[in-house]
Amino acid sequence: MATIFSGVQPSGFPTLGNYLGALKHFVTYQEEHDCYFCVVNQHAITVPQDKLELRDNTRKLAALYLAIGIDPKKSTIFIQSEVPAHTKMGWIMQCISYIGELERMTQFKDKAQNRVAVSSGLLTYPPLMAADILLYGTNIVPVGDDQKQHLELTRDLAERFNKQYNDIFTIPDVHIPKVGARIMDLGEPTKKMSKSAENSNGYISMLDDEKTILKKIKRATTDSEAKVKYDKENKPGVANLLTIYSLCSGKSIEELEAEYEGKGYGDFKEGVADAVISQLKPIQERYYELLASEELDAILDKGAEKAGSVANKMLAKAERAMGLERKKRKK
Ligand code: ATP
Ligand code: LTN
Repeated sequence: MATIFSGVQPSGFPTLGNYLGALKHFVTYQEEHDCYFCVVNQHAITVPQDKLELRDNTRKLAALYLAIGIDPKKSTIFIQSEVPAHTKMGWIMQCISYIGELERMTQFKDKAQNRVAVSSGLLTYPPLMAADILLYGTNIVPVGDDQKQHLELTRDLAERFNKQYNDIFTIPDVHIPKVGARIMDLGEPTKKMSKSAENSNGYISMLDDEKTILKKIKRATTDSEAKVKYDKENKPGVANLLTIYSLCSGKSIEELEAEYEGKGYGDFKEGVADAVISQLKPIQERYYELLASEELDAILDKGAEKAGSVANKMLAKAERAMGLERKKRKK
């Protein structure tokens, strides 16, 4: 049995990209592994957030975890800020990180761009992420393609600590899906689909209704060739829609290319929208029921307690290894 950890930021409501690249895979691990799924709200505040929206999005994301099929009897679901060991371990990780390596992170460079004021939290985001993962002795971290670099840094930090202080951390492996690891923006298919994008036409929120989904897909950028063919270089818009279609319908890209041979983009886009709707609709129905129930708070209270007791043990080991204690411990 392996330990699995992953997190999503409540920086908006998850998109189809978050679902196909990460969330959808979370459920597959819980039958055989010890899983922790966290709402990483302390990561979200590295850029300004509206207080009420953040609170709302935090709860909504937790309800979504349940709606996609994460079972609280099998997995631990919790909110990052409710387990203080994360920021304490985050500080330790910051102290063994080098500014140079943090400045090289592409997510930092992307998010720092076009901002008048860049918070220091944006720079020290990856050490906090490393803390999230290392606190649980995590073996596998399922994420989308954009997190690969952060995972490499996490492994480096774990190895650095183990060498310098004591061999306490498990070196985690990253699991990135072969298909769907980077779903692209519908309007600008060379940019990744992101829930905090300014233009909402570029992403499909997991809560978008049927009409909105159809409208957004109909408006998606394609090309003038009118040929449904997977060619990421020359036809990024169509390739992105084919990836989405394939993942939502279970049909292979080749099957879809054959099905739409000789047909225009209009028919194709309707097919994509139908597949997306049938994937999201049952999740949406469960989501609205859960959000209104009292069950959610009890699950999160229990999740924080369970996560806290595991995390505190690793935190104590790390503190001891660094000399962050008053007296030598009795054997
Ligand atoms: P933000 O835009 O606020 O930075 P985000 O949409 O990138 O957020 P995160 O909370 O940072 O979402 O990511 C949650 C998970 O979804 C991560 O595992 C991430 O790799 C994955 N993910 C994010 N965007 C995509 C995408 N476009 N395609 C596939 N996976 C994605
Ligand atoms: N950095 C991730 C979110 C995140 C995460 C984690 C993912 C924070 N802590 C630990 C996996 C494991 C993101 O921006 N998608």
